[in-house]
Amino acid sequence: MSHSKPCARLVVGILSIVVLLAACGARIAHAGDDAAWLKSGTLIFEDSFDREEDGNLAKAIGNGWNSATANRVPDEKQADLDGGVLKVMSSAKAGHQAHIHHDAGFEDGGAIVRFKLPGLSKTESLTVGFVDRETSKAAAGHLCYAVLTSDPPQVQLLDRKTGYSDPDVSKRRQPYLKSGEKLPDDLQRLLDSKMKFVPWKADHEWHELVLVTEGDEMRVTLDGKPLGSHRSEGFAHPMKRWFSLLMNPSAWIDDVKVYEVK
Ligand SMILES: [Ca+2]
Repeated sequence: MSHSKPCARLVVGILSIVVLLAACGARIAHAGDDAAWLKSGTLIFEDSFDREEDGNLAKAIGNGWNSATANRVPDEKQADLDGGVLKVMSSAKAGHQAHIHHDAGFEDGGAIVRFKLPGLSKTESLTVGFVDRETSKAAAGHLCYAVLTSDPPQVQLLDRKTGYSDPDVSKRRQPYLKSGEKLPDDLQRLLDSKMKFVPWKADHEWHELVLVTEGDEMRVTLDGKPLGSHRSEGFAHPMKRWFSLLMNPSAWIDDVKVYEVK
């Protein structure tokens, strides 16, 4: 009987170590694996686009999607659901690249997107990111984006909220834009600090993009490999209200999953 207490303590000690190691293991498993980090949170919505669209207008894609640009050119089909793939070709007549969005709503979290630049246009880009139309701190609610471009083959990680879309920054920039004059060094440095460019292969294959924000950091993963990250205060905006996709002019989307971690 006199051995039972130390034995019990030993068992509790071993169990504690096992629990601690398991917790560390879980953390290590997620380090550098943003898809796993997202999946540890809550799935807000997903879409695999296995249906036909219903016309050309803003809600034609269905399943909660909306378009900020479809109704500008009601006679043109910009978004086509074909064989389980959302195929988008922006209309020049719309005066803006196609902007398709879906309610999201998280502080930390992000999206897993299977996409392809189909090579239908000389240069193509797909912009993936987050918008909050209810904030007055950013013009049109532009918060942050990853902009994948075929030529040059790069991904831009962009904080718009405290950069281009900040009303004060925009006001200061306007006269220089109008006159074509060079921006003052401090303003240029500020804008430069809000973005980062990383290279990618830019082919016409299917790829899996993982885009997350965690605190003031935004990170991009491509096909399971971390591609780049950037820190900027706008990434920490507490409400990523919309998940947005913009195609310039053409990009295809096979599957989208959006998660809230916090
Ligand atoms: Ca699909």
